[in-house]
Amino acid sequence: MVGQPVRQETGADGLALVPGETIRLFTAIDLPEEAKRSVSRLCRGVPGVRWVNPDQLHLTLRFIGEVDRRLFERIKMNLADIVSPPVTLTLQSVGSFPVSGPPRVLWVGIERTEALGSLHTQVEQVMVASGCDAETRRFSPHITLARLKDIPRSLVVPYLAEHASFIEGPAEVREFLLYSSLLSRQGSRHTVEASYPLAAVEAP
Ligand code: 2AM
Repeated sequence: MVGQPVRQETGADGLALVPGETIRLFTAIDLPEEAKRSVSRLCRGVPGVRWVNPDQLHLTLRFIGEVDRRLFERIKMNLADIVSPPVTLTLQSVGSFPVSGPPRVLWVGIERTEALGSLHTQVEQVMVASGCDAETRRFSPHITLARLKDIPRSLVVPYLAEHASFIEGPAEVREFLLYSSLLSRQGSRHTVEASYPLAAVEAP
């Protein structure tokens, strides 16, 4: 009926999602402060690109996309079942996606460790068990530095050469996060919806 107020469903977390409304989610690891400072110094030197706001530098574990309230609550709850030791991050070199043609993303590479691989696998299992479609793309751990549009590769080559030997870390990370992302003309606003500890399993 026109004009009838829409009842907001409000969860224990106070989030109001109207039935039928969706929320855009992803899971990520935030960079430790020192790494963030160091990486943010890489965010310059190529004209015309959109650098990531230093506060938003993160390692995406799994992009989830738009989900409804019910799936959001299930994902949020099920992620708490993950048992993983802390993850040690070593950041290494810079690169661009895709490998040929005009680059769309500049990134910093992350050393692939057993703990990171296992955490990613568990997150993926939780997503599928929660009702999400399985991810078909291979996990390639990276931190996006910039997004590019209509920038020729020749403008990026000197930047990649200059920072090829970049290294930062190792640094230990003791949590991973469930983020929501609100897209707007000004860019995306990220909000931490839940955090999950990464802790060594205590012997019985
Ligand atoms: P990336 O920058 O590490 O590639 C939050 O939006 C994060 O989710 C982004 O930083 C991006 O990770 C990833 N992401 C956003 N949109 C995506 C999409 N359509 N497919 C896959 N990953 C996406």
